[in-house]
Amino acid sequence: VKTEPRIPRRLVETLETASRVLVTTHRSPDGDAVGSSLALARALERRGKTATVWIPRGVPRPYRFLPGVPQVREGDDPGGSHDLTVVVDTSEPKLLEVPLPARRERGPLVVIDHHLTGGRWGDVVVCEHVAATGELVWELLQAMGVEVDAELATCIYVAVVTDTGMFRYDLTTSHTHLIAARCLDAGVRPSEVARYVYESYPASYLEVWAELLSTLEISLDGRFATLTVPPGLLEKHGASKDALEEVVAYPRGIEGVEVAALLRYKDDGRVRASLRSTGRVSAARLAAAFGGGGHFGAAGCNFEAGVDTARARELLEAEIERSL
Ligand SMILES: [Mn+2]
Repeated sequence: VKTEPRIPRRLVETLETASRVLVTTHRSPDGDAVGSSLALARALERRGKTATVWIPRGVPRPYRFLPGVPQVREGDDPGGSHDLTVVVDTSEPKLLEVPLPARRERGPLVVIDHHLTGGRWGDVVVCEHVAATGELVWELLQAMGVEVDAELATCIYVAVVTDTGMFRYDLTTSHTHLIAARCLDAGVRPSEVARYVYESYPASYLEVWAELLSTLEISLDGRFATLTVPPGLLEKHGASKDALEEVVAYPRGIEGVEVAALLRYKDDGRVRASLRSTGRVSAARLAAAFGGGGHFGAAGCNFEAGVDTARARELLEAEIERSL
């Protein structure tokens, strides 16, 4: 299927009339969130605007090589006043790390997103069911007539590569590949991106993974597999939360498994489940049953205070059984 997302004229007009734009995204930003934010800000600057990318807790390690990262604004205050704010890759306000400034400081709100779940928010909303927000930003660059150089292309390429799981997930279309191809034409070096994003982790990650993989539990006749992060695991090995990214791919890859989950305690003591689906059960619907959201294949949710990882596992099992 070749899906070419449409960019409404109103979005282009809204961006063209702004002069100081704030660009931000969801907490625990992934490659799509960071890549899309940086690409958009860069494009706006090319159009003569001032654009500030605001990522309150900073850019996670795998994406720090991207152009524009040193200029990213960190902290709870985006600083200055803006006449437009764009939030990318974020289906609802509660997914932001820090609430947006008051409207008089941030101007109208544009939301560019590709998630199925969550309410539509913002004054101008573009929400298309494509593989990555980066695809929408790519289309937007075309609509704005911005020439894509190697730096812009690298941001878009990282967004697309990471959100498609290296072109493996269902929403990967020929159009996704076409965008990637154009990025290569513009000078992206795939091996370099892969090395930064996927192949430059500290040794402590392997120590974390070794312990984590030994927590594997399989149930529901082999259809549900979980990994559980023991409290203090990251501290013990001096690893950051980034070490847990995508480890859930291992239980997900077990033959016969339809749903995989990584269970961990958040800083506030509540349990978070990162969910991956390979079959009939939608990870997004499963997450939504517990107040979370995401995509069919990948989603997440937080359980209520007092629910421990064992109980979270049982609740997920019951919900999966209901939908099978
Ligand atoms: Mn995304």
